[in-house]
Amino acid sequence: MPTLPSYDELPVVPGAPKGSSWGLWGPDDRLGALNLLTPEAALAGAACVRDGAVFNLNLELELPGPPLFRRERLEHVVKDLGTIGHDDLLVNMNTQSSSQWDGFRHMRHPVVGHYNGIADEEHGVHFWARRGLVGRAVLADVERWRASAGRPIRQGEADVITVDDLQSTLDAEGVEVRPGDVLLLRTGWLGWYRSLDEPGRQGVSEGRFRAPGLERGRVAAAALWNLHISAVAADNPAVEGGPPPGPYDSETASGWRDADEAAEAMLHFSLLGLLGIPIGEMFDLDALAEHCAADGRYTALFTSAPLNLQNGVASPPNALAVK
Ligand code: UVW
Repeated sequence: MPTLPSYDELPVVPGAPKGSSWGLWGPDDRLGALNLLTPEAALAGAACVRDGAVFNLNLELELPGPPLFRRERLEHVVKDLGTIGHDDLLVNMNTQSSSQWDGFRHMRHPVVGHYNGIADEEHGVHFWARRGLVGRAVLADVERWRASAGRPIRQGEADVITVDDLQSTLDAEGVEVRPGDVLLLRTGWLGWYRSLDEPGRQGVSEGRFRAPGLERGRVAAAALWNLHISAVAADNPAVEGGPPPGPYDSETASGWRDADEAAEAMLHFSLLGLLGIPIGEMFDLDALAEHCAADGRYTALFTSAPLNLQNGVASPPNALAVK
């Protein structure tokens, strides 16, 4: 595993503000922190397998329904092939309507652009698909820890999960995040969403985005970088909480005057645009969390096979955890 600089030691690269990993893995790099998913990381993941319990981390493709952020609703057409059988046709599939990896094309840093200074059309999830994501996952069940600490997470609100909450959760679980780990952060949002009736789900997708999530800004970006994780994925819609402040518009992602302001506004800008840390959203972590709580082990083998979609912006994760 390469020795990585701390957030404060990251060199300032021409064209990028302080707090970027541009150039760290070479000028043509499209993998960012996924470079940490080395053969050793895969072996570290495999070493976590004890009883062979397998957990699907992917939400039903049809959920949330209706999708959030004005995204398209998947239409599943089953084509009749007559006497032979059937084909599937997925119409209107937005790679971010359900569980997803946000790729480096998804969001640019509003001031300096896409990760590593590479044009967006030259990024793509096919680079990640070719690599294949295999390593050790660490589950931070913040929902469980916050409840045990007498501060249950308030669903349907922008309840902030602080970096301290995250660290206290890991401490309570007795687990240490190691370089290359995939950090899985459970907020309880998905379980809450599943409990909603039809009008409740409609309200979530039509109203202003309001969800508990990780705090925004440099403190959180630095904390995640300093863990030297290969990726972070949560069971909520954006890892960070919502609504985003200021002039956020999911279609233009514009409006911030300078890099400092942008870095504080959305974790997406720092993680995707500057640090190259992939963001996973709406991962289904509930069954895994139950198992971890029962056996007291919060690590697992993690695998994910993003779509081999040329220059794809994002992808369903096709992720599994094995314990
Ligand atoms: C937000 O940025 C709020 O989420 P997404 O990554 O799904 O666009």
